[in-house]
Amino acid sequence: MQALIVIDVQNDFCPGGALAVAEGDEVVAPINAMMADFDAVVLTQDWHPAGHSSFASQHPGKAPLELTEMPYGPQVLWPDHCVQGSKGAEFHPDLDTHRADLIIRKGFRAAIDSYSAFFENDRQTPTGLDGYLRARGIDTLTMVGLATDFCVHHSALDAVRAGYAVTLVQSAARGIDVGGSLAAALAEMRSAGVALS
Ligand code: VGL
Ligand code: ZN
Repeated sequence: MQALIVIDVQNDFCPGGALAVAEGDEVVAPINAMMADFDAVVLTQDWHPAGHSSFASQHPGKAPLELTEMPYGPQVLWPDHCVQGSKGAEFHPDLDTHRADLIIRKGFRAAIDSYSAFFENDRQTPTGLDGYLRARGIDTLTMVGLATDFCVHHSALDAVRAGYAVTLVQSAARGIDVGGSLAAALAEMRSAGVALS
């Protein structure tokens, strides 16, 4: 049983958004075209309360893309993005959301960021996605969406660790690439056993 996991195809990660990924909107058409080929389609939605601790605006003297130390480890600081209920948090208007069996929201706890669709950045708080997929008998995942080097990367690594067979379709994903993060993420995924297609 195969699921398509569509990571964070939201307005704020597309051109014109608060944390725009270059060509982020170019993933929409290929993702829509892939949906029919899967037993299940899951969308994730980055979903932060206003004033989330991952926002640089909450850290005096810090700018977006700088690092800070959180109780759970180092954290990149971001522009305010994907605030619950905002236009930027909505899915890209052309994404075929009616095909989704499940929409999983993450990053909704003010004190913890959540890149992965499986665990928040403390590496301990589960989102519930693993239980859902197991209960549906799904063992094989195809990962697409935004951003390749953050939420897609962490989701793919957690999926491999949880025992799923995982493929990243690069033509349906785009990266942010801060300080070489894209190449590093691809190398790490490859060595962890994620198939890169
Ligand atoms: C993401 C940074 C902050 C992502 C989400 O979807 O990759 N990146 N929040
Ligand atoms: Zn976020």
